[in-house]
Amino acid sequence: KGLIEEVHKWGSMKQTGVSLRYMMEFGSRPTARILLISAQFLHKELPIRIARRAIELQSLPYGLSYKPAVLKVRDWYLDSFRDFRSFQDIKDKSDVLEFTQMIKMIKVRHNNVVPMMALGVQQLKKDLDPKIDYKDLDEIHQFLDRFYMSRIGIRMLIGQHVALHDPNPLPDCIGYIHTKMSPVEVARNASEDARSICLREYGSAPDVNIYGDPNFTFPYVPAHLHLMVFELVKNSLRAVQEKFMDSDEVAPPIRIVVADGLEDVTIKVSDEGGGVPRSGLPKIFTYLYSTAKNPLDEHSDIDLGTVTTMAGYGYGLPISRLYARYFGGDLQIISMEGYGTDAYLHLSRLGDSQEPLP
Ligand code: W6P
Repeated sequence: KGLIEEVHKWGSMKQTGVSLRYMMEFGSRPTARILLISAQFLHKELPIRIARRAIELQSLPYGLSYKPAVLKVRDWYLDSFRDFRSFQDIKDKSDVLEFTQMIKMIKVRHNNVVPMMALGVQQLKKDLDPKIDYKDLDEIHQFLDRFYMSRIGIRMLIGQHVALHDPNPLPDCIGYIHTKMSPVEVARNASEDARSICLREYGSAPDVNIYGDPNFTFPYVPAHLHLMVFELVKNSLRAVQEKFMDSDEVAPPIRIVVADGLEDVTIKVSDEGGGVPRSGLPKIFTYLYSTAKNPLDEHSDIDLGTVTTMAGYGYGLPISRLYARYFGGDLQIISMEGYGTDAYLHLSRLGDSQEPLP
């Protein structure tokens, strides 16, 4: 049967979401039997999710589907779909190990999907600019939200399965999940990483003060929280730095408050960087207004893989919001023009919200 026919068949099958709690309970004792069930689940589930994305990539508005960068991403998805479909039924330990090696390889194949799609969007904007109102590109924005959300889920499931094979897991870790993650500690690390970049780029960096109980913990994925806080603190540092660098006043510190509620853990990042006008707020969550340089661009000297600049490639906030939503949280930005900005990062504490499955 033809590949495209097969993709459509699998793309119409029902996706199965899991919750943080389920991943945690499932992975708490990774016996050979558990690893077999995990591999069998992914062998069925991942081609469904990948097929849906491959189909959607073929029918994007304004000819985005035909941009070389987007065609390349589509081919990565088709190659991976083919890899899953040509893998034999998983019956024993050796099948599981072979399958695990394969999905590890597939995860690497898709490493640069985000900057590659950003390049496609950049190529599209060159054609359209300035004829089309960016509001009309909302369809593309919505597609990218679905596409990146799905990617977060696929990479979480692969990463989780691969990590369950680690013979020496860290204490209190189940795959990517830390069952006793201290948000204050993660916020401290992410803030220091963001400050280092600010220091390198500007020669100085405002202080970051963190308020909250360092001993408070809850189950979450430290890598996800690090990424989100890093992005928020970078934005705040940039705003404060740009406002105060030629001033005699000392830059006001960025303040992070970690609140542990019953339903949510909320992390507020506040800056006095002058704020954003209300009319400019919707823009900060869009993929299409970004004017940042792309690391994959022809004559870019930005190095992929290393965290290099304060600007990134402009997708940091919308993608951080997707990471928050992936486990049932959210990200809100509230600004006072002429003063500063507050970002509220809500994380669901219960961990029983199912993955959003676009
Ligand atoms: C700003 C703009 C912004 C976006 C996101 C988080 C913090 C801030 N601060 O000035």
